[in-house]
Amino acid sequence: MADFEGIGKAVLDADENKVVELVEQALKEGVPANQIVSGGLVKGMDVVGGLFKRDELFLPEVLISVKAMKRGMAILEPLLAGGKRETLGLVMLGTVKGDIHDIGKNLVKAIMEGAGFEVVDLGIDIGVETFVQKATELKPQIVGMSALLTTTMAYMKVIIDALQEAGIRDQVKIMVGGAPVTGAFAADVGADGAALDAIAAVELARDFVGLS
Ligand code: HCB
Repeated sequence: MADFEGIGKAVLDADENKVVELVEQALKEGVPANQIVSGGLVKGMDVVGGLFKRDELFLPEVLISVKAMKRGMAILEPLLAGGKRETLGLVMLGTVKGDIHDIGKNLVKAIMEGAGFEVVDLGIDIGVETFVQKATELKPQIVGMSALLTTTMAYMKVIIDALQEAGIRDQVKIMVGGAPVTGAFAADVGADGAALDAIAAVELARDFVGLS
């Protein structure tokens, strides 16, 4: 019987060796990789997210849990159907044109991946053409934009308007984030929501894909 609870606890304890040991043990018992992901690793990250939200864990602790989760994923990923991981959805992330701040975006990426989303990171200083082209090509469920400057946050509307013009606005949910961004701003620019931190970003993303 696979120790899903133990795997979740090892993620919470950020005990990489224990994660590896229990994941390998579950595989030996014949438990399918996708069940180990959803029943163990993702459950563990859910607990981590909840504790962070209640200020019972701090960001560095969350990040080492993400690292432990990723050790488990590195073993399981090649075994998932067709070598492809079953994910909660595809998220496309980028820091908008004119802005090179990426610490927060990278945290969002790490924690979203920890929570079970697949994330394509477009990088920094990303213009409207790239957002539209990549959204058309990759068909993500969620587009996440980041801006840390009051001068660049306005560019989010340019991107949203362009997605609308390209006819794909209705096929994606859009979240905006970065220190100056608020819920009111998100509504103003036509986004579906704002996330004030990485855990809120995961919650919003789960909500977007109908999992809240
Ligand atoms: Co920078 N900078 N900076 N900066 N910078 C800020 C942002 C100021 C507020 C500092 C200040 O003046 N008080 C300010 C902006 C003022 C304004 O616009 N009102 C500022 C400025 C002015 C500038 C330059 C113009 C300075 C200059 O060159 N004269 C320049 C801009 C360059 C450019 O972008 N074109 C600049 C440069 C830099 C660096 C390169 C030195 C460095 C960035 C390094 C990097 O990111 N790789 C930097 C940094 C580090 C900062 C501060 C100190 C920290 C930002 C940060 O990383 N915060 C910041 C001051 C501050 O905030 N204390 C300062 C930590 C992360 C974890 O928080 O809010 O980014 P976060 O992300 C959260 C949250 O917002 C959300 O989740 C994250 C995780 O919890 N989130 C999302 C973020 N993105 C999301 C996307 C989603 O879809 C969903 C959620």
